[in-house]
Amino acid sequence: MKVSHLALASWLMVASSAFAQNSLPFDAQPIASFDEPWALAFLPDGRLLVTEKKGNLLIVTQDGKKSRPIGNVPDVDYGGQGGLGDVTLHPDFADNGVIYLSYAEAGVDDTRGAAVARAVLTENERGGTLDDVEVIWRQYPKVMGYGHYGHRVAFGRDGHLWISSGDRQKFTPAQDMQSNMGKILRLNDDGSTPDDNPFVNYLREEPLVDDVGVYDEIWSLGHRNPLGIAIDLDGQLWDIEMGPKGGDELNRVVRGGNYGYPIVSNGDHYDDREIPDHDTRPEFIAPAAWWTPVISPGDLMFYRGDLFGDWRGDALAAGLSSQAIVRIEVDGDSAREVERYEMGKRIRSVVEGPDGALWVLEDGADGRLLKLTPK
Ligand SMILES: [Ca+2]
Repeated sequence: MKVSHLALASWLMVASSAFAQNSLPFDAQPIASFDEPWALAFLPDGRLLVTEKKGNLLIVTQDGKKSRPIGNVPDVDYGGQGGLGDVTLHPDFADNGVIYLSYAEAGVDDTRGAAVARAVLTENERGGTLDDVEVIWRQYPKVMGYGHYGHRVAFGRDGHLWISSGDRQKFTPAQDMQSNMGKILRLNDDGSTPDDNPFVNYLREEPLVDDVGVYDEIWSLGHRNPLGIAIDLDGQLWDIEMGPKGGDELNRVVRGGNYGYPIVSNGDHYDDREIPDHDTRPEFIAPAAWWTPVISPGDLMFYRGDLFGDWRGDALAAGLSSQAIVRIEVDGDSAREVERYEMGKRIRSVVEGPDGALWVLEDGADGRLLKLTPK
């Protein structure tokens, strides 16, 4: 029998797509739907906080019952990639009720930038409200445009607050010590700067920079759009970031490290201008893993549970354009993708629940919250 190449190719595509669905090692149970959900975090009682990009913060039970929007959330500058972003709990949330929200904040003359607010969450019969809202961090300077806020927020094991800050599609600020764009920042829980950050003495060493700089909060530089940060099982910080055309990166983030953007990247500019690859400039830290074609990472976590027993210690990345969850094995300062789970939708976020199940947010206007448990 003669089969045309075209027919064979399309049969293979259908077959492999069906195979991908059937071969997923987990069941995905839809729990609820949201309008452009961006982030989720578990409360100590097992309910979830979920953010929606237009500015809503909701409390959601594990069976999908939603509170009314929490009151007194800061005004967000919604548009493009901006709006309400990440939510994370203070390590002592059970005692102090403190949460952190990141969002795009409007500035003067059509500028905007990411900000992080700290607030006390108080529940009431209407749902809840935020008290003592205090903005503890801002991207500097505010610039025009609607992209690359980054703005994931996470606590490290030592109680410091990590913030990822994108380059706002302006490229060079990622290497500019007078901007906190294209950086990973390390703060105390009240927003002050730890005395042992790597660049606290930068002004003394580089007297030509002006003294309104933000260098004292910088932990690492040369990042593009880090949409995921996570702490591994040894307490080490990692980030995952969108590359330009090609070159998405997973980085082991070390004190004072320069990750090279926009001077080097394993991708190139969208207008096809070349960016030299990482191996041309060994003084910049090369990624532990990188992807061309891209996966478009939207979030990063390390799996700590027992439910997916083999996955303990692995990183999981949420894939936007790749519409997948990517599992990555990490070994010291190297890493490699070991499996990719096709989800059929852009995946914005992936978080581990209290019993080791995975909770996933799809991206977009009708993004579902899914609970993944092993088959
Ligand atoms: Ca390149």
